[in-house]
Amino acid sequence: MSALLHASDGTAAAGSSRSPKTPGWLDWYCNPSRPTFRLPPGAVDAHCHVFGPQAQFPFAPERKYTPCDASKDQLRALHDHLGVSRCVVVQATCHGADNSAMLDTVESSGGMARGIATIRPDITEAELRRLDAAGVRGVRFNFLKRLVDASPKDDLAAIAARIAPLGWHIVLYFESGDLPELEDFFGALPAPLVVDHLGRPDVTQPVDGPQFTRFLRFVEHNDVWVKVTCPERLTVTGPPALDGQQHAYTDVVPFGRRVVEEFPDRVLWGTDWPHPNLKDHMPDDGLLVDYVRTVAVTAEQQHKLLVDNPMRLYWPGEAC
Ligand code: 0GY
Repeated sequence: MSALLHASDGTAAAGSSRSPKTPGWLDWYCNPSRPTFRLPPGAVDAHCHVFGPQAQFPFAPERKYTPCDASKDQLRALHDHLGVSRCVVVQATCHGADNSAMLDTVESSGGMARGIATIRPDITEAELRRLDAAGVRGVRFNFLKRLVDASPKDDLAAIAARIAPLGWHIVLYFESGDLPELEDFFGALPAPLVVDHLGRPDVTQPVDGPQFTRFLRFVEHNDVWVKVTCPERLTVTGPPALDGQQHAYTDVVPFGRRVVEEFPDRVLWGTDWPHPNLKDHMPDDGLLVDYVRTVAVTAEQQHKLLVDNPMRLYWPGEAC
């Protein structure tokens, strides 16, 4: 494993103005296992972040948390270790609407990374074109109150109208319980929709229950793409116990598998490295790769999830 792969301790450097990490925050896993599932050539991590480094890319004053650093080189080292070829770097809320760290990662990737930005409705046309040329392909609308202050829907609609002509899409991050209030707004947006983390289902409810059924119908009626990501955030039973439980995050598996089976051509996978805001356990990224084959059980499903679908959305017309 590369020497690059070391989490910082996140504490303030002597003599600098760096902020200390939010108390209770867990650092990303320094020594992920080597997955037993071999990712196919060309596999895409369609949801990951970079944090800072803070000394180079300061965090936004309005952020809700202060993470440890997680640099583009550390992300690259993880991807090499896991067998990931390409990635999509999603602007993290700790950087607000300053996309510099994300853009630096995308621009130095030789075309192997794309970006999802956070922008304001008054962004200039020139800045939008700069983001597009750098490799940005979408914006993220985040509705999690613990992460961001709510944006007026008029502002979001204005952003959507600005980005639609570029062929970008909108990444939606919301709690499943908020979908009924939001879905009409989502359905009227003028760009393709991509939902983070399975729409954050309550996995203690049945997979055939009203909440997840509503989500599945929302996906169906609006041709939504779904990220089959973050079992570690959704699980109640947790990662495999040391006593030999066979698979990771078993309570999330039926939800992921259902989406992969129903919408095999519109699912995406990602690591969510460096796993912002986790305070109970930090996932082993090798285990997250192994988790893939529990939700995408055939080679065809796996290839669509990991290669064909993200290539179509983020690198259309390119061979992997
Ligand atoms: C995620 C999840 C989270 C945080 C962020 O940008 C962020 O701060 O995305 C979260 O805390 O659920 O998608 O990585």
